[in-house]
Amino acid sequence: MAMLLLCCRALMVALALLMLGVAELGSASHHVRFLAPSGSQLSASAAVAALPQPYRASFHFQPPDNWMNDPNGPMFYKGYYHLFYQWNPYAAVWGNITWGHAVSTDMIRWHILDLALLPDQWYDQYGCWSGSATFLNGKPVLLYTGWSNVSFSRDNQVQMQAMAIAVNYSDPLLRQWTKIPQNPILTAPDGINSTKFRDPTTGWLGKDDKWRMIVGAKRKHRGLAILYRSSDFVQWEKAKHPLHSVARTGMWECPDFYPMLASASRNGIDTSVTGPHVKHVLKVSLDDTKHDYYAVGTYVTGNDSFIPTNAKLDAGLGLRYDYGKYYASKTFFDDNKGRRILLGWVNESSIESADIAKNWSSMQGFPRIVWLDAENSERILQWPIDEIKSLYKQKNTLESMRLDIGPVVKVKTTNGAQLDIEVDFALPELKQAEKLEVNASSAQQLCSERASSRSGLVGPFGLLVLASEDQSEQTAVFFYIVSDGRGSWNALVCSDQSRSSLSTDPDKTAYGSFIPVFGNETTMSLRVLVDHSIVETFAQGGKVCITSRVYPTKAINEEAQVYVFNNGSVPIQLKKLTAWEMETVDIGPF
Ligand code: DQQ
Repeated sequence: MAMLLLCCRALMVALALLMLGVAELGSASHHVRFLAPSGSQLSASAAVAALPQPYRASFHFQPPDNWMNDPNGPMFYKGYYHLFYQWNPYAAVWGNITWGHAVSTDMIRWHILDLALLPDQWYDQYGCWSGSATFLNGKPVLLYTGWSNVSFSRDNQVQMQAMAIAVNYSDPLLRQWTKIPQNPILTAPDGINSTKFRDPTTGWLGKDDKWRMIVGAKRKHRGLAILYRSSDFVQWEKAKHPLHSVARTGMWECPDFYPMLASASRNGIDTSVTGPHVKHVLKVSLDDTKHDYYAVGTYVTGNDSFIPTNAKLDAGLGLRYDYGKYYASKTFFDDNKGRRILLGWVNESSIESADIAKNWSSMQGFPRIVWLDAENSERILQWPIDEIKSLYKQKNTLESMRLDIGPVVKVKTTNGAQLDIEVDFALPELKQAEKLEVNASSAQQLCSERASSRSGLVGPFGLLVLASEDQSEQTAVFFYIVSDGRGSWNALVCSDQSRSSLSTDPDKTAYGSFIPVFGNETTMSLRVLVDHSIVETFAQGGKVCITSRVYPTKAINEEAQVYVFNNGSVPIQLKKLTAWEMETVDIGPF
């Protein structure tokens, strides 16, 4: 019977490869070492269930237990969104990396399936690292990085690119994946250290009918997006030049490359679309700093190169998706709703022993739609997907009121630990703002110097979330408006964790960035998703995003409060605040 099943499976794989247009079946992969998961991922570990868990999210994606990092191969297929993720089946720390798999019809209510990929081949025996999904003739295939110590050449540990296909494409859940016999399909090219060669992107199809994809790498301290071309998606040829590279940015992990409508419409487009109506975004995850940087520019199809619109804002040098904790992100074109979705890994800020004690680590950021900013085409905007509204329960509001320096105003909530808050403030006369230079490198420092508790001129004003009644614990999300003294203004945007917990263990950096404020602007707005230990901020309609991880000891669950404050001598008019209480999503087996 077992033999029969194996035969059937092999036949299905062969058929699937042929249907995908993948040429020539090679001989079966050599099986070297099987690293079995410790058990099914379907049941949350008893240890987790038994612990008090004040930091687990209610509406952000998390597996039931253990360690998770990068989102991999997100896509929409036959009615389901699929999310794969780097997952350690054994522990709450990184290691033994597999591809966990979850499906959902709304990118919120996720159901966990069996592992999609696990280290069971000689070329991935130490881990199935990050990768992407690409549709070939309407059927998704996965590219990923295998990590092994089987050396072809000079290095001890090698990263190789591999491919997997679904065993049964009529299954909308794509429950079973198999690695193709031609694996590994790529090893590091000459001049690239084979431990610095990983994370293949979603492929895109050129007008010459050849697929392209990039792999992250580095040469000396230059970050590289090595470009490959292929006619059949299996045999890849390295292009003479990388798609792009930037000196002194270090290893580029998890690159992402995609088009956006230059018209700044919110609609997304398929990854293969090119033309004059399109701008391209190149995102790179900098291994050295663990930040995701992006640049908007032009994809020159003639020679397969990327030219940033503004060289000062090149990939790795200029803009970040998020100025807090957000890494190894990945977008996909959601043809279900015609939009481009961004997912990113939000790591813990706690110490490792705390992660081991709670038996899990990390969550994914709430899915965001991304599009080009109509005001500034060098920048993208990000916003939580609309599906979030399906979680809204009670609505709490504050109507128009003047905020004078000092006293905080409480927002009535029943559970301040799981909220979607939107607040608009009227901009006062900008002439009164403090004269202060702010730039990308000074913003974070200024956020701790101009902290919510210190008095200023125009601000600091904003919200205290996950705050205890006595405010000894609070995460402050606020603006501080400054003038450059030459007739221009900037809003410093901060997510200050310095007082987020009475525990001294977690990292409590005051994160920050800035947004130029124009003379004709009348409103400063914040949208803040509060979810127990994650605070995701979208400032001024998504121009700047900051994600914080915080661990209050008193301000947990129903004890968590929300306040509005102004510590500037200039009164601030609150226009309106809405705080939606959020349902808890039960992430369980399918
Ligand atoms: N995580 C993966 C790598 C990637 C890194 C390993 C980024 O493929 O470069 O878990 O967080």
